[in-house]
Amino acid sequence: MSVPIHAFNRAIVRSPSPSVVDGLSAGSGERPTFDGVMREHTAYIEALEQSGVTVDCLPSLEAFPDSVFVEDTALVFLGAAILLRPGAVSRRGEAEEMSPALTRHFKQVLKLSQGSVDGGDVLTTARGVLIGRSERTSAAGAEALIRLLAELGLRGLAVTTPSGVLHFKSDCSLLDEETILSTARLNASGVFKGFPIITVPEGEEAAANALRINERVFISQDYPRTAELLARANYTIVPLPTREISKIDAGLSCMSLRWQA
Ligand code: CIR
Repeated sequence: MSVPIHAFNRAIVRSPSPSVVDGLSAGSGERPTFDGVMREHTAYIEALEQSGVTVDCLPSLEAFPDSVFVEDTALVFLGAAILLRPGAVSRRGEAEEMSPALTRHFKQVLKLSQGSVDGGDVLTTARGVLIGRSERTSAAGAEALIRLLAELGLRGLAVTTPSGVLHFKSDCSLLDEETILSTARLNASGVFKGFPIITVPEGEEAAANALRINERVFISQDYPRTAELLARANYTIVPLPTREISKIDAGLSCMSLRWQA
């Protein structure tokens, strides 16, 4: 029997550094506090552990303010990983910092060597791996990634992230084997044709970055209408604090790399 796409028993996270207060943001300029990010990160690790995931927490990196957002540095699968090339210049070096942990955990580690791809732009579904071209993920990076995925027997497909949205997964997440939680604006692009969709209510767009871990769905605690929608659809939700990380454009998926060992 194949492993469900949302079955995870291992994760890599990285402690936030005090420099996280200088993390990249396209927003209002409101800065997070280090203590606040630490609290949100600690709650996130606890939620992973309570969901049956063993967490490898890497040490903080002062030189990389955004390095707590490990999702952008790599893709991980059963037995194999792909080291990416983050699109923001200030984040490029984070991939090399992730390399030793990947070698420790995976037999096969491939490396993207052209263009740029942020992991936040990559949604792995049962029907293939969707790669959203964005300000961070170039067409050349997406094409190079599709070739690497083929080496692992996976089908990649380049799609488009809506303009003004940081990452493809800022606007969507996988709720189960098939169902996608999406914003209306991303769904309108037609990218999820054939998938069952739950659309986040207007005004709660940031809630679309949820995270299905085993039998639970982590969601930001700031979006009660999305919580109600998912509870009514019989998902077991775990509301988590994200107010500080959201000030630097981050959500729940970005703080971990997750796989089934
Ligand atoms: C950045 O702009 O790169 C960070 N401040 C936020 C990254 C969030 N990553 C993600 O959603 N995968």
